[in-house]
Amino acid sequence: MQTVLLTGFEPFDQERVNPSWEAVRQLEGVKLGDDVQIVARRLPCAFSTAGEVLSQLIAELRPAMVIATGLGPGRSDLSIERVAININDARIPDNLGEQPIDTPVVAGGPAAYFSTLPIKAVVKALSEAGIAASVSQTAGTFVCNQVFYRLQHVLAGNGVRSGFIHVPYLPEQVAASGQACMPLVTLVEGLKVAVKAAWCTQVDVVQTGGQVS
Ligand code: PCA
Repeated sequence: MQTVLLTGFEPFDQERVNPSWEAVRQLEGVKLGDDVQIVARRLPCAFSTAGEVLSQLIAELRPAMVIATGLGPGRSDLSIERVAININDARIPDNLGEQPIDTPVVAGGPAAYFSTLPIKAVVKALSEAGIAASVSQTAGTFVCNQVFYRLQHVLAGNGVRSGFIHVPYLPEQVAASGQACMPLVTLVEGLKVAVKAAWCTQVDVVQTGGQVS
């Protein structure tokens, strides 16, 4: 049996839940075919531990594909991240109180890594399923970008595809602020569609996912 590792994050910044983990946990054990199934795991929201936990999971589970997910506060759709950059610049402290500013994720590492998922095919599959999605050109500079960079760094050149998806708030998190959100049932379905499309697509489709600025 092959494994697709799907991760979500613990809550951060005084939130009581993190929609990424609430959705990912519901996909534990879901089969994508006869011989491949999803394994769901939660990552800590801390610069000093998240990447280590992820590396250990990869060493232990030997996954055939890895997709990490996190909350993108204010995002209005499933944001399929294109690129991870080699910088930490935290606007808020993480869950261990650390707030690195302008430090590299990996000293001496490349400036950036691209997602090795077929990001356009994932957006296309989600759009066809009626679920809002787009290519995102930045995963930010907080713990999600750090984990995304570490993920791509660990798997670079070994043929295991990997990438990152940011998800919106849940409706109950934004009842007072009116920010963008997506119901949990849609998040779960959307991540399932995204993982399936990523797993089944060998050559990405050609369609624009760009932005003018
Ligand atoms: N979102 C944060 C970190 C954890 C999460 O779910 C981010 O976008 O960096």
